[in-house]
Amino acid sequence: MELLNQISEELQQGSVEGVENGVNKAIEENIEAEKILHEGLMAGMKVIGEKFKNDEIFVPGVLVAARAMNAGMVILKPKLIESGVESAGKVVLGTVKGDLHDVGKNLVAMMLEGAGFEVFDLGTDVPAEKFVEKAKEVDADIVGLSALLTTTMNEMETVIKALEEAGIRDEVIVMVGGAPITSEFAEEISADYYAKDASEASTIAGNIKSKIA
Ligand code: B1M
Repeated sequence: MELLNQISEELQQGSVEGVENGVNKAIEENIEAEKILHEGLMAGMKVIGEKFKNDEIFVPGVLVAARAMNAGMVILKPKLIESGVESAGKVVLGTVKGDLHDVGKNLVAMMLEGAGFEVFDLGTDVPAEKFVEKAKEVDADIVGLSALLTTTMNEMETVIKALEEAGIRDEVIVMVGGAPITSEFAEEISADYYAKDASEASTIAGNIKSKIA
């Protein structure tokens, strides 16, 4: 669809205004929020990822594209989140220490909120002790860890060990995700769940609602 391609192009150009205008227009045209997200924003980010990998663009270009993506997501958020849903549980979420990638984590936050969870988003570059501290403070049901780098994925195990040391490992469900993460890796570090994307994260969280009720 022309408008969704345009959103993807604006994102690739790093135009916050272009993405915002495109997303607003798509909403006015009653295009489904999920379609705008997947065929507009995520399609654009996919191209950026490929170009980055092939050295066709560099960090500043990726950064402005990510900013444009986040700006579009802010507008889509209310559409993606169902209103008036009762809290299904508390999730402490963050990108692990050393890792600054937040686009996927933000998407996971939105989808979990959409599934009725109360999300405490700690942001990026979050040290293990912060996850523990917040999980204790809010009496979290789920701790969600995101990592996009092969150099930071092992930090997830550090968080799990910190939860164990703090004596709260059995009280929380640990869900992990991010581009380099696999179900095998999740099993290896003793995480409870691996989700390949934000919608799977929300489905899994929905399915485990009964366990934490
Ligand atoms: Co970076 N980066 N980056 N980057 N970056 C990747 C990850 C990379 C794969 C690019 C590449 O080489 N092809 C590569 C990692 C290679 C590796 O480790 N094997 C890489 C690199 C190398 C780097 C730097 C080291 C580059 C440098 O400085 N030389 C540097 C590291 C900085 C740091 O973190 N310390 C760096 C920096 C950056 C920017 C700051 C410029 C920017 C981030 C901006 C931001 O996030 N605000 C950036 C970006 C944007 C990317 C790519 C292009 C796109 C990531 C993204 O936003 N994807 C990425 C390439 C790629 O992934 N194709 C790349 C869109 C997003 C929707 O998907 O985040 O995968 P994703 O999230 C998905 C799933 O993974 C999952 O759900 C989401 C979708 O539904 N998911 C979860 C994520 N978290 C989850 C948690 C869950 C469940 C599911 O449960 C809790």
